[in-house]
Formats: sequence, C-alpha cells, structure tokens
Amino acid sequence: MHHRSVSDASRSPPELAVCGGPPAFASPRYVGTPGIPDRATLHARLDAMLDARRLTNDGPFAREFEARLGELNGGVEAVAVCNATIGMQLLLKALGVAGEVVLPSFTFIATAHACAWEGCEPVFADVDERTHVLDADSVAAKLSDRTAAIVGVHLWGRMCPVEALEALAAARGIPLVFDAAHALGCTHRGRPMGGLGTASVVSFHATKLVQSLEGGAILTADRDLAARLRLMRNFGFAGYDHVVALGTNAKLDEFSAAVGIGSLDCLERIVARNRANRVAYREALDGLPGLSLYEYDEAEDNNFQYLIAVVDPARCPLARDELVAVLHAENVIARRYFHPGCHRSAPYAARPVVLPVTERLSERLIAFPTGEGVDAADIARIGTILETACARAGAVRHALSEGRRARLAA
Ligand code: T4K
Repeated sequence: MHHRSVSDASRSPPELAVCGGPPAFASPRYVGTPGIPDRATLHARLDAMLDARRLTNDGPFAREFEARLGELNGGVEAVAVCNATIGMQLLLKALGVAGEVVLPSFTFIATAHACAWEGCEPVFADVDERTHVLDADSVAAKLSDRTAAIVGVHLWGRMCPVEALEALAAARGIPLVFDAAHALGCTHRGRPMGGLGTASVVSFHATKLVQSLEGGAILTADRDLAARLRLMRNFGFAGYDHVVALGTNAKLDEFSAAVGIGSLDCLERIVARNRANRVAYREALDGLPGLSLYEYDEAEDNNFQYLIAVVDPARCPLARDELVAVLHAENVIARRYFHPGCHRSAPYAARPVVLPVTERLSERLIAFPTGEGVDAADIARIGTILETACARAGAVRHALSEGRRARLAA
C-alpha cells in the first residue's frame, strides 16, 4: 500500500486557489452530475412520444419504466411518481399514517418534510456511527403510544438494520417504510431492496444514479397498496368520470419516463464508473491524515452513487469546513451532506433534541464529486489539492480567515 507523508507534498505543490493561485479546474466538478442516457435512443423515444401525442397520464413509457423497475426489484409493483418527496407523502397517506413517525435526522430534509407535510410529527432517532443508518436501539427508545410508522433511510445505498426494524414495527402493528432515494440497485442479504418493509420510495432526481429529470417510484410487494397508490396519484380516478378516492396529481410524465428508461439502460455503466472512481479516491486519499472513505458491505450489491469521506478532527490538520472551502475555491463543489441534520433545521429545530452521532457525523462528512462528472485524473488532482492543503494547514487557515475578514469588510 502506498503511504505518503504530508511533507511529500512539498516536492512540487501547486499554489492553492484559497492562497491566491488559479483554480485547479476551469469548470466546476459537482456532486450529482447527471448521467446522460444514449442520445439517439432518447431522441427516438421522444419522437415516438410526440408522434403519438401521448404526453402524460399513465402512458406507455411510464408503464414500461414501472415494469423495468419492478423487474429490477425482484418482481415487486412499481408505482411511478413525479418525485420521491411526493411519493413518500402519497405512501404515508395511502397507509393512513397519522401521529408520530420515527425516522433518522441524518438524511436529506425531504424525508422529514414529507412526514410533516402529511400532518405527522417527525420524531428523530440517532444513527449508527459506522453505517450512518438508523440505530435500532435509538428507534426503540423513541417509540411511543402515538408512533404510527417507522421510516428508515438507506443512506448512501447502505441498508438499514432491516430485521431489527421489522421486529419493532411488527410488535406494534405499524408500517415500516423505507426512503430508498439512494438505494436503487442495492441488495440486502442478496435480495433487491425494493421488496423490503411495507414499501420503499426511490428518487430519479437529476442528481441520482438513475434519473428522469424529476421523478420517483414507490416499490411494494403489496398489490392492493400499489393499486391504491395508482388511484391516488391520479386524483382518485378509477375510469372516465369515476372518482373513487381522495387523490392528487403525482403522475410521472412521458418525457421524464423516457429519460428514466434510457437512464436505467446505463445503470451498469454508471455503477462501474462510480466503482472505478472509488478506487481512484481510495488511492488519492491514501496516507492523508484523518481522511478515510466510508466503507460499504462488500457482500452486497452497492451502487456507490455517493462518495463519502469521513474527517477525523483529532488527526486531520484542517477541519471539515476548511477542506470544503479549499475545494470550492478550486471549483470542486464538494458537499456537507447532510449538515446540520434535520433536527437542527427549520422547522424542526424549534423542538430541541440531542442526537450525538448525527451531530458528529454532520460535522465530519464530505461528499465528493463522483459519477460521470469526474475521471481518474480529476480525482488524482483532488487528492493533490487535499494533500497540499493539509501540508500547509497554517497558511490555508490564515488565507481563509483573511478572505472571511475581506468579505465582512466589503
Ligand atoms: N430522500 C433522500 C435521502 C434524498 O437524498 C432525496 C433527494 C429525497 C428523499 C427526495 O427526492 P426527490 O423528491 O428530489 O426526488 C440534491 C437533490 O435536489 C435531491 O434530489 C437529493 N436528494 C439531494 C441529495 O441532492 P441539493 O440541494 O444538494 O441539490 P443541488 O441543486 O445543489 O444539486 C447538487 C449538485 O448536482 C449541484 O452542485 C450541481 C449538480 N447538478 C444538479 C442538477 C439539478 C447538476 O450537475 N445538474 C443538475 O441538473 O439536493
């Protein structure tokens, strides 16, 4: 294994942009650069859509997308929707969830908002320090007589402790649903994640592994639930002029579905790229003090759509936020996912709760650009930037505080 000391960086260190040098990248490298489907096939699909003048309302591309998603998930039902946030709302409504919902705070704000928007009270549980997903003991401690559902989040594509959560939900007779926005293509004990719990919601937002511009789907083995969801996403219509239930408009349009099908076609290509990027990041971060890659369960299928590194403040010469500022100056738009945690964000912060692991992780993680927006050469350069910054931590800190002072004075 290659081990380098920080002082190796002094051989030919580039001038860092925070210290006045030019940015390493002329154009930004983003977390979440969309993977682009094969254009010729997509154009042909869009022509077919325009020729048929079928633009939305359960059209042929939406149906094909659903069939492909069901297949990918072990034959479950897939109900395509306009985005995952609305998908989660629809699911909670269809299950009649009312009261408290126990969920992690360490997630994208949409998970909490979907619960609150449906009139439920989010009760935040803590996560496991190593896996970053719900800690079943913390969930158990948050259950009350008013708990109406448990919402697990397969963060970074890492499965929740499924069996432990199932046992807690079953003991109370409440649904266990999963926010699987990050988990398409991932498995639990070798089984596709779509069959877990009562239902799972995936996201096809532009920044996701499979994207449909905006979009999402609810996956469930429960055919009655799927049928209810299909009614509810289309105003409750059971046929022309025949409304049988409360509904809303949560449909996925044909343009989005056509992009989603094209994107599914390149799932393997993008996962392979993410995997290769991960190898490159491992090499780039190797030997840097206090910076380590988030580890996956190698026995499972993982999609590696997020490239997460953990900063150990006791060992890294720079703080997480300083590293992120260094990277942004170089046009590497790394992100502090998911800082500061839902429980410390509006409107939930009004009801204080202490979640030590969530708080620690939200101060320590960096999401790096991956997917098709970066290649091995970019990642090696990102490694050199970090190495140089760590070797010159004093100068970096000084430049950042000067910059802050200048901005305040301006
Ligand atoms: N649950 C979880 C656990 C989630 O992570 C999400 C969404 C949801 C639920 C809700 O799913 P949806 O309702 O969205 O289907 C982004 C996405 O907007 C959001 O969908 C995603 N999670 C979250 C993790 O990331 P932001 O606020 O970071 O977005 P933004 O605009 O800063 O985009 C991230 C980067 O991607 C940008 O720096 C640039 C790049 N980008 C973005 C877009 C939209 C592109 O290169 N091209 C693009 O078209 O939330």
